[in-house]
Amino acid sequence: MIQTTTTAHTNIALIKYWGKKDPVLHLPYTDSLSLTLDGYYTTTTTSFLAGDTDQVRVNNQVAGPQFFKRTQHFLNLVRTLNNSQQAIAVETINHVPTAAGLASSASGFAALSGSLNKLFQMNLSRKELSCLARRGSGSATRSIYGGFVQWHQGKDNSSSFAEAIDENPSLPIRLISVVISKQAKKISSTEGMKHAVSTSPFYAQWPQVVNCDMKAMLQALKTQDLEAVGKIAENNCLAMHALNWTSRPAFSYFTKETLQIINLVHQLRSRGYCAYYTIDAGANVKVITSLQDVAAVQQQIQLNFPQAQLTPLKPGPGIQ
Ligand code: 2P0
Repeated sequence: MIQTTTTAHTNIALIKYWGKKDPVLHLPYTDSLSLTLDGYYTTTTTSFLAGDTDQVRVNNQVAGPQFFKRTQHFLNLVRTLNNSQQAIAVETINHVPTAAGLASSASGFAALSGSLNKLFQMNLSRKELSCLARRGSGSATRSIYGGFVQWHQGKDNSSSFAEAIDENPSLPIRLISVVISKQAKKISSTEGMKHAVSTSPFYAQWPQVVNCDMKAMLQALKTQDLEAVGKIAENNCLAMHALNWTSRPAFSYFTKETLQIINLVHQLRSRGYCAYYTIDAGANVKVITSLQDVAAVQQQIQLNFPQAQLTPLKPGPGIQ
């Protein structure tokens, strides 16, 4: 039996993707930029099955109906591309703790794309693979590559892809995942961005904000200016969340603890530490810091939030 396996790492957006101009193809309204992370990843094995029923397992258990449906939708797409009707077995091991507040759909669909590419012998380039992964989940587009990655919004299926900016960054960037809430978010990313696009009076400004932040971020990466990287990421994150606050009706992923961590990050910064934050579609915070300050920043956060679960992360590799 032919079996193919691929591992993909999750990523954190420093310039966020928030809104689709094409919800079927997952074409975003803007470019985005991320850092692939070393600690959290997904390994997926696929094989052909004799019968006509797909099998999907996650962490050694039969997948729940929602996961199955989303995976099968993607399998149908790949079957169509390959003019195939064969049933497929998918075995996924997620090394992205649900509580981490980092999306496993990014590493999940990147790993599934990589594995199916081998199974069907599609010989897709990494650029083509990033287009395919995008059809599963927007953020998966970026998880094909390691290090700093830019997703070009494009205007159709083949022009909306990611590319590596720097796969092995020498910038001494570190990220601390600060988990303060293990509750599932009430509004999914897909729903949240859809609502912001259609109701926030500020959404029209978002593409300009991203263009401006993207230019500044690319320059900061070029000049290896970590403080600027942190500052731009923080501002961009706040602009994304402002779209949610200004939606009608308004919503927010922030909790009391999110705001307390934000305050602490400000305090640490005023005490001279490299400390910035970014927050995705959930209450948990990721603190951007440096190799030099990561231990002290982690210690300070833990001291102030003894219940928080902290994980320091480094830049990670592309799919393998
Ligand atoms: C990002 N997020 O750029 C943004 C920032 C969350 C906040 O991409 O609907 O799972 O599957 O394309 O990629 C999370 O949303 O959404 C996300 P879909 P996805 O990382």
